[in-house]
Amino acid sequence: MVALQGWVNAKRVVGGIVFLEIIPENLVQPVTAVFKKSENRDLWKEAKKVKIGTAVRIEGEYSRVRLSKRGEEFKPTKFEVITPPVDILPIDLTGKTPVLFDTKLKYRYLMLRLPKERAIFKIRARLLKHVRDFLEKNDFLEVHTPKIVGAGAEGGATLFELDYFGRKAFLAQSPQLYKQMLITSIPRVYEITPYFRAEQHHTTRHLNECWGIDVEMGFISSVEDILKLLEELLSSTIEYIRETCKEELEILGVDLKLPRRPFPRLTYDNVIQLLEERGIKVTWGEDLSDREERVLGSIMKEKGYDLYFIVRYPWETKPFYIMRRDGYSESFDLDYKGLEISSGGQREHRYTELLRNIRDKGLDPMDFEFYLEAFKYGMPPHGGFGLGVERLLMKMLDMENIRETIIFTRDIHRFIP
Ligand code: AMO
Repeated sequence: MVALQGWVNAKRVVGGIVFLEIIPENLVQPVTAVFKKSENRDLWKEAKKVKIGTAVRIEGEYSRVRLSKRGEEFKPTKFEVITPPVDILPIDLTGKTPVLFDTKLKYRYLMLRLPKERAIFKIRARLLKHVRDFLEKNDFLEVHTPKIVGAGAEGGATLFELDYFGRKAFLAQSPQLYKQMLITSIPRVYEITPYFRAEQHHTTRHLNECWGIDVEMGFISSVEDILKLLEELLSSTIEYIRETCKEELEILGVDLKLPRRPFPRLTYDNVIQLLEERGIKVTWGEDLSDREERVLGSIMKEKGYDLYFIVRYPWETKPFYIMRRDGYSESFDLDYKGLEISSGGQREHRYTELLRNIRDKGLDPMDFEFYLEAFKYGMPPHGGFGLGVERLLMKMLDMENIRETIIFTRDIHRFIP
């Protein structure tokens, strides 16, 4: 005897038989419970009047018959209504009527009864578990830094301001300043954290609250140490998902490929040249536009690469904390199929140079006093990266819209539910 708890997703009454499609609480695929009038009239009667959406508990046995698309057949011996719905479900979870994207985001918590939606978030959870395991194995310590902060690290334009007991504060755009400060005592740290970005635009790649895997490592010899770490992290994550989420990938119809290694290290100047060969003119010193990133993605795809680094950006395109070298910077972006999923670099760890960088970016060193002070007491050379969880998932799972990869979306139009 097996007990099955879950929700009634569809009901079909055919003569003396009731077929209930049940979404079990802990399985990805649905199960069809078959109630025969000829076998148990009371159970059949109960099943016949049950409403779609009801939470139920069924005892019985699997009959080892696989019904196409409807999952395994289940022969019930006991049927119990746990919670009937108060209202009709606002969306059709049988897939017969298409659900509008907006509606899907609003009712994500109901959509998650479906195998496809569950598969995405199971992969998301597995991915984060693996990232933690990988970093722990490499001696990184998980830390938690404040999300209410007095200074932004990633530029003023995307700061959410708030009133902190009469003083101006912000929601953290990233743990950048704090993870760097910690390097003076713990040379390997990481944080899996929300980023709050007041991005004004409405695109398929931006969220206003997204999640980042933030890593920082001290005593490095050059930015190459960081590139190696990130390449290893991504390759092993993709391998892990391929191995442990076979069923979920199949449900999503995704053929997740192991990345070709080593990931190319294209310099910014290389990229400009590659784009020029395709007739796209990039002004030197400007960041790449979305279109330019996408064209580069198809150029690299032709060469057999899904993942590639862009290194040595001009310093003007990068934040103050990145180390500069001859007008360029020791920074990088990592692009996956034409989209930036991570950026990072070697930081400026020398106090005087850092102060100069802050001034050269037109910022006030007084706003960063708490951060600068941490560089006075033996700060080793260091570097790290921020890896966007949703962007990584979006590209791994070949999704068109970043909103598919986060349960409750925060974008320019949405902060409820
Ligand atoms: P950056 O601002 O490039 O760098 O952010 C790092 C990564 O976070 C993701 N990301 C976003 N994803 C969705 N919507 C957004 N609005 C959004 N903003 C950022 C992207 C991006 O590559 N402190 C540096 C990292 C570092 O140097 O360690 C930083 O925050 O995938």
